[in-house]
Amino acid sequence: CALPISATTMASASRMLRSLRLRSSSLSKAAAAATVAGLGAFSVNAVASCEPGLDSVVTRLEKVANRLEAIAEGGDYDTSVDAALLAKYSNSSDGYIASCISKICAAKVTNPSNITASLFSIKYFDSLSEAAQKALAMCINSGAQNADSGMGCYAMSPTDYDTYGPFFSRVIAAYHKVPRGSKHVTDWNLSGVEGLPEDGQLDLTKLGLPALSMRVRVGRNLSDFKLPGAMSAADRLRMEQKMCVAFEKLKQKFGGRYHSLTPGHPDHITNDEYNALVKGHKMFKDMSDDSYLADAGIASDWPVGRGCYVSGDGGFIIWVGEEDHLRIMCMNKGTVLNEVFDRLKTALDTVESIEGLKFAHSDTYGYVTSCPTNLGTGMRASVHMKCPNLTADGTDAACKAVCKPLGLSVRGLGGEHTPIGADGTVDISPSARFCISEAQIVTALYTGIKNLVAEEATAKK
Ligand code: ADP
Ligand code: CIR
Repeated sequence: CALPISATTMASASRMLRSLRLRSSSLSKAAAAATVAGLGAFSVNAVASCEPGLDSVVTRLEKVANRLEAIAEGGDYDTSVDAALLAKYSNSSDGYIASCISKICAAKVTNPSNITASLFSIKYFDSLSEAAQKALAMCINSGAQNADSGMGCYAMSPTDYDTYGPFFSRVIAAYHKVPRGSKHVTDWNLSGVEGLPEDGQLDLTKLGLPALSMRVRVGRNLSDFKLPGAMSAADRLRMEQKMCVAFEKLKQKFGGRYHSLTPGHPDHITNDEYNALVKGHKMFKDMSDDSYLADAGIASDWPVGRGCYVSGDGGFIIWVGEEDHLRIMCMNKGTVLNEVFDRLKTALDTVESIEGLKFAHSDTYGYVTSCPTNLGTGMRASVHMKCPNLTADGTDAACKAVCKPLGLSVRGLGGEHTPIGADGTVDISPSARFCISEAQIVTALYTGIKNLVAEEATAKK
């Protein structure tokens, strides 16, 4: 039977096959052969069965590819530690490999909540080429050297998530609590999102709140550079230079300036200016103080290639060279969350339209970020909100306990790993980033705040 094959269908079919080939390349030869053979057999059957639309055939092909991959990997992916393999790698002449592999295996016992340690397979590692072993070791070194990590790994290249799919797909599924192979879909459209008020306005005054500091950020990486953990100082400088060309265009539209930490850069700022920007929540903290980022290589060469663009009104900011190449955000003190959300979408569209800027994106994982926790949307939507009752003991412990089941994260006033405000102000944001739409995240923030307001009132009694 002759079915019309649309260009879109052909494109998604070839994308899917490409991704499968990539994923197969990191399986053992036998497993890869079984997967591809199974897929071939399925393709013949699927086409022969003449489904009404080829789009649905492609969708089914993807599902079957995932299933076959799981079956093919089944025998191969073993997270137990083989003593002979552990001895082999612990005694490696490559000190980086020896330290990384012995520590990640040890953390399986001492820190089972370290997702990377618990899902690392020394047998899978052993099946890789020497070059691939080094690359995967770089991805997991942060979790190996910092056994108390929650996630414990960072991608070094946008393709790592596919290349080391047997490891990363498990880590991603475990952290984001989604089935392996789940696909992320980007969607900024608020209409129809569950929890959205009828008028579409996420208005905090309706929840009895005053104007709050609101911020929405996304992590983005440029597809033509390695991810920050694998960049050299020269790469970091080249990337900053590329962004400075883009900032010239943004300045024409939004005013403002770029602030560089690179010694000798024409836009270099003093230490005092840098500290003022950090205090004003516009610039990121000294990364070399963060051992998770340092052991991932992400903080290397600090402060070379680091800086931030701030628009004329201070409300639109782009960080350069933090955990992701770019963190793009809008921030404002106000009462309607749509304001920062909509502004960010418009600003992002402008950034993306600048010639030569292409963000790393995966058909499966959405926007590709260094840390698997940020995959998909790369979005964190937050408010600074006073919770004096839930923080009456001077800590965020009770607030965190209440927020966790509400799907909310609690951070300090200066961001992650900083203390809460003296008046009980905390940073509240939905925890989910992957397999959730952008519109759902900002709506989840609104619903979460509403629930937290009720919890805060109850805590008073
Ligand atoms: P992220 O991972 O989103 O970049 P961090 O926790 O590292 O966030 O915080 C980065 C900076 O952004 C910190 O200075 C933090 O105080 C600031 N910030 C986060 N949310 C808000 C907000 N709603 N209002 C003002 N500043 C904020
Ligand atoms: C960990 O694994 O605990 C650290 N590497 C941080 C993980 C959270 N992700 C992040 O801050 N982007």
